[in-house]
Amino acid sequence: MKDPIVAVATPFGESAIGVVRLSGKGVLNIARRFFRTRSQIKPRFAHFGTLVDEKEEIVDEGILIYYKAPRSYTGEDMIELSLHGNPLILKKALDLFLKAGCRLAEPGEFTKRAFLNGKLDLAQAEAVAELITAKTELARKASIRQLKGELSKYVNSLRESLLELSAYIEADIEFSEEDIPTLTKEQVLSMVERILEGIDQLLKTAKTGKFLREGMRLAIVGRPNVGKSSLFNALLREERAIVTDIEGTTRDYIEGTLNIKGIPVVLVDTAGIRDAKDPVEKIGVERSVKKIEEADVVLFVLDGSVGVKEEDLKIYEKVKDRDTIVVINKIDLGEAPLPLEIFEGHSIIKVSALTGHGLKDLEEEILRKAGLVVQEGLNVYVSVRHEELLRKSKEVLERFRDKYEKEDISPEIAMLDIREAADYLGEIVGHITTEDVLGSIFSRFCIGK
Ligand SMILES: Nc1nc2c(ncn2[C@@H]2O[C@H](COP(=O)(O)OP(=O)(O)OP(=O)(O)O)[C@@H](O)[C@H]2O)c(=O)[nH]1
Ligand SMILES: [Mg+2]
Repeated sequence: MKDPIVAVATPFGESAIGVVRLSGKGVLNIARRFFRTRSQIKPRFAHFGTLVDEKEEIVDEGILIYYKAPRSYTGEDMIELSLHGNPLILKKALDLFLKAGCRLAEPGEFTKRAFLNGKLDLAQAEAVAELITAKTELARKASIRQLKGELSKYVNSLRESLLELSAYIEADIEFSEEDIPTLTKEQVLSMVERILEGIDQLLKTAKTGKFLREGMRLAIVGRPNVGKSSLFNALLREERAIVTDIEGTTRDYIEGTLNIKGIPVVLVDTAGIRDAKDPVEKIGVERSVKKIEEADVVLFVLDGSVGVKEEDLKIYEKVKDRDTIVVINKIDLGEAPLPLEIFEGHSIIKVSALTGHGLKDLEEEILRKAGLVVQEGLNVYVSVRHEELLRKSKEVLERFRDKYEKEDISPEIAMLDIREAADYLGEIVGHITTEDVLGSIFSRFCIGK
């Protein structure tokens, strides 16, 4: 068991209850110094009592629960003290425990200890942070499934198949003289194919996984007055951005968040792009261009009632290589002839921000861009970290397969390739980790988790 750590586990501010958490060596004795209760403290019992300071003056009353190692979240001895949720009380409790020998926990340190003590694997530990920050029901469901080990189970089964394969090849090398069962070339190749398919299935979820975790950034761009702010308000179902018939109404960009069928979307309304003379508007236009670069998807808005103008085409040049949806707005005013072939390769959606016509189609197109895939029996979405490791594993495995097919590989090298591919999968669940990887994962947690 490691040195005792302490943190407030509930958010700062006034609340009915505030929780102080301790974990590590000797936390029961540390807690006992300042917590007075009538009965003896037993593991997994709620003990009502009073928290006192060094002078035995009462600080607050509350409930203490003791979790004895290894049956605790971290796998170490733990104390959870529920007090009244006043920041002054919680600060006082924290100070007392710090003086009694605890150290302030680092962000994510409780969960990191849970991982190091084998309570959770790495993918599950990551899911803890994601469950807390999930912005939509779909994101929450995906993280609870990951926390329950669904992703780990799948990755582990692929990794085990690889290890099995490497064991066969190893046996081939070591006992090549003896009569032991080995795999035929066809069997090896079909096993590799199956594993590659499994990796691909996971990779297919990466795009949605990224959007679920980070939200999808959508920038609304176009020339002045085409109805960008109107569209922004219509999608948010809220009168957020100022709408007027004056060109150049929007100066600063405005952000709003919405939830499209479980995908958290950050919508950005920008200033109409034109050769602005006004210095303030000029800055706004520069920012709009920057927002195009930051966006996952661009909504390029045109005024369908007036057709495509020179200015529109200039803006199109900036967005045409991006993931862009061409939005023809104001169709309630009738449609001018539109040379839509210019926008070939991009989806085109006709809407009226005023009447709401076509907004459903637009939302569906946005979802399509999010690549939302729900696969039978596999409801997990891999993260960017997982995706990278899956790609590396796939690369090594494909290289192996190509060489193996041509019988251009020694069994020794084959074994190394397969082990390397297995190791990348192992990093997803944390069979193999470095301090750097752990640091970057757990530093993203809040303190007290
Ligand atoms: N009839 C009709 N009018 C619209 C529609 N969308 C926007 N408008 C009108 O078009 C004008 C400009 O709308 P805005 O939403 O301010 O346009 P914008 O693109 O944000 O303009 P800037 O901020 O100046 O770049 C306003 O008078 C809106 O009421 C629509 O679908 N139909
Ligand atoms: Mg505007």
